[in-house]
Amino acid sequence: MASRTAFRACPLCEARCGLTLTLEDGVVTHVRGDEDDPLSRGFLCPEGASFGRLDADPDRLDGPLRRDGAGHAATSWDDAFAVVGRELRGIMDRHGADAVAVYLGGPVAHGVAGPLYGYPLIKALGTRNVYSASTVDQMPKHVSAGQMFGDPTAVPVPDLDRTHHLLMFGANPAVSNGGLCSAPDFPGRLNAIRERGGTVVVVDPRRTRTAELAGEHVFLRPGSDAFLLAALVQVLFAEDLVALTADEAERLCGLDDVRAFVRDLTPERVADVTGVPAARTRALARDLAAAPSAAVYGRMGTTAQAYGTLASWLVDVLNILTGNLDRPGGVLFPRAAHAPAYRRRRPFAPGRWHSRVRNLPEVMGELPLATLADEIETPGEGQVRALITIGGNPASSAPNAARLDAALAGLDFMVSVDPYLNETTRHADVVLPPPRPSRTPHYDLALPGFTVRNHVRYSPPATPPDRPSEAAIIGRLAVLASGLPGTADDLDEMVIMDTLRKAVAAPGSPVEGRDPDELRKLLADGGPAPLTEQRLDLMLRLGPYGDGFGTDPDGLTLPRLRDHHPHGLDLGPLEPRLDEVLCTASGRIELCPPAFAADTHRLRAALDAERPEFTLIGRRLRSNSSWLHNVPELVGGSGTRTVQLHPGDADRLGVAAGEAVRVTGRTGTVEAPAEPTAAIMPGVVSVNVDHVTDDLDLDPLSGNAVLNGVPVRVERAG
Ligand SMILES: Nc1nc2c(c(=O)[nH]1)N[C@H]1C(S)=C(S)[C@@H](COP(=O)(O)OP(=O)(O)OC[C@H]3O[C@@H](n4cnc5c(=O)[nH]c(N)nc54)[C@H](O)[C@@H]3O)O[C@H]1N2
Ligand SMILES: Nc1nc2c(c(=O)[nH]1)N[C@H]1C(S)=C(S)[C@@H](COP(=O)(O)OP(=O)(O)OC[C@H]3O[C@@H](n4cnc5c(=O)[nH]c(N)nc54)[C@H](O)[C@@H]3O)O[C@H]1N2
Ligand code: SF4
Ligand SMILES: [Mo]
Repeated sequence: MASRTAFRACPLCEARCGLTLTLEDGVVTHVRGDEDDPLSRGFLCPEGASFGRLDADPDRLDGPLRRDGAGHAATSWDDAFAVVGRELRGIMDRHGADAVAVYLGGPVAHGVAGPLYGYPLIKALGTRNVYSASTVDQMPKHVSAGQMFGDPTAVPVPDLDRTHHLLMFGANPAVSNGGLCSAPDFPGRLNAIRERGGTVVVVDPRRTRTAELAGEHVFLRPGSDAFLLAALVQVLFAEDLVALTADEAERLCGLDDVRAFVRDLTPERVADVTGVPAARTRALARDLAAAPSAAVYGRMGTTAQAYGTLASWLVDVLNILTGNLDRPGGVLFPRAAHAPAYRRRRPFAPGRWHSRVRNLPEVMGELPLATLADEIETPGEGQVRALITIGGNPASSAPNAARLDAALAGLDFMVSVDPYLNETTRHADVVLPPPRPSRTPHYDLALPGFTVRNHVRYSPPATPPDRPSEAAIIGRLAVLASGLPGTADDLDEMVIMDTLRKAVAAPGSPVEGRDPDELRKLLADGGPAPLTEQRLDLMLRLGPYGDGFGTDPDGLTLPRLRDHHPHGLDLGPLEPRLDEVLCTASGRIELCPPAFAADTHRLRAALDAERPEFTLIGRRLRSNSSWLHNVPELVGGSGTRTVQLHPGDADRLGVAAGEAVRVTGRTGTVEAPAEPTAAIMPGVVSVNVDHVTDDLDLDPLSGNAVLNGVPVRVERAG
């Protein structure tokens, strides 16, 4: 049997390690780490090694399904699309554009099809009911970046490979492999910091595997990061540790406002609410200031909580005040090969519209997932009657998922682009399954902006797709939603010409003043490529490393990348580029955005508020999210459900290890065996599968759900 080799990025987590696949008759028979991959250099974790099994998962749908009574039956692609077109247009005509909602899940953001075709779909629908996994994850960081730097996608990323000091809040990359800081072998890179004499400190209510790796761990009460961070800022001011050069000070505004805000938030004042002794807080601030270079990093524990935006903001205030923003060894803005430097962005402005039922502000074109059930259940003009889900499982991932699950059953029509039948897609009238990963092209569109090293990679499908590509599926949905005749290719053509016309008109673009039609012909030069590739080619050629359509003959094009660099290209360590990124209205870094200053009052009010007896924090399974249940490597080990609690709390409640405890929140109850452990703070419980998150509890600035620090009652069961 002829065997072939192909390269592609592992789709399982944000690290996106390079894989070398061996294929026989279109089946992946072997997986190795790709030693020539610019990011992962051969690293592969056990999950990644199971790619073949994930690819061949027998539960993957073979073709489209159509609801048939209570169940689903196979149908043809033509029939499936015909039903979708008819139903969607019917609902839009009868009830208006907002009657159709869209939900985009995690995996879409990391692929090619979601970023390239999701936006045209939303535009074609014209709906304001757009939801995504962002509002159960990292939206606060986008709001923070948007207000401070003008661009919500300009998230500063720790320079993991050069920093001397990493201070991590609410991140467990030893298990998660990292998020908004993509780095294959994150644990290895943490070890390397220590090996070169640096320090890693983890602030977390639980002593995680990452905390053990780090060596230094600080217990902190769930949801109190903003207080601790404010106290660290306070110490920097009070002890004259702010290290801004004259140039740096010139580039920002709001310094005095921040100083005023933290003035009384001394380590002593916040110690009770954070649980961190004042002396420890002072030492943290001094160590941060003294380090030759340092990076402060916050992840899920800081974003999916009640003060998500304030905490995300203060993380970067610390980076800025210690002189570590935009500087090697500190935090920097990665440069993506497909993001044109000449494009002028308008400053971030959230709240352009509000949700109908709860009046929650739009952020980055999205409404909070926590209010989707309200919009479906509440009658009236603008009620959501149809839903398109793409690569998401909100019936399981949304806060108060049980309520959304029930709401989905009441929709007039639902279509899901998803390879599986699961909690969410079982409600769909039509399921459109994309091809398996080995039959899908890969280009890193969203994640290079959050990766610790600049790079570019493209892999065409290792085996030709056996059905419409995911790009073609979503493109087709967009065309159907528009109600216009045409194909997904016509849509691509429109996007390409539109981009070219803007590029030739943009001052400073590499194609300024040229003829868009002439440029269009150059794109086709790579051969009869699918238009998705031509769109990527277009983006690369206009990008910072691109050939500028001949301006730089040695520059990048997609054919060059595809044919000469199958492993991808290393574009070097992160470089200072604040000038390219900054696009606030003031032209400066907004150190104390007015919206944030206003929200500090809510924070202050919580300073002396009564604390719940117990709060709940999440704990990730080894398995990534909900769709890997058929891969044994991904579900064993830490997959058993337990309630972790402090031994003192266990004693007080009279529960021994293994005895059932009941954890009750406003929206539900979990019962599981107790796992007393000194690795968790008193007053905190952690459950690895939870159904008690609350859809009414939000970070108001971002609309992000509160998944950490949920007030709960804990008792002995039975
Ligand atoms: N194995 C596995 N890996 C995954 C995933 C998975 O499901 N399984 N999911 C992927 C996804 S979608 C994401 S977004 C990333 C997330 O990546 P991470 O954010 O690194 O992962 P989490 O496990 O959510 O880590 C959050 C940490 O915050 C702590 N924490 C909880 N509340 C607080 C708090 O109030 N303050 C502080 N300081 N800490 C707190 C928790 O104890 C936990 O250790 O992981 C990705 N990787
Ligand atoms: N209680 C609680 N809730 C949480 C979290 C938590 O820690 N605790 N974590 C939150 C976080 S960080 C996130 S990111 C969200 C995740 O929220 P979601 O993205 O909604 O949930 P996932 O379980 O990741 O669902 C992924 C879906 O994508 C499908 N899929 C897999 N591959 C492909 C593909 O190639 N194409 C398409 N179209 N679909 C594909 C899967 O079948 C599955 O239906 O959940 C959030 N919700
Ligand atoms: S770390 Fe993530 S991307 Fe790398 S092999 Fe493991 S699962 Fe795949
Ligand atoms: Mo996530």
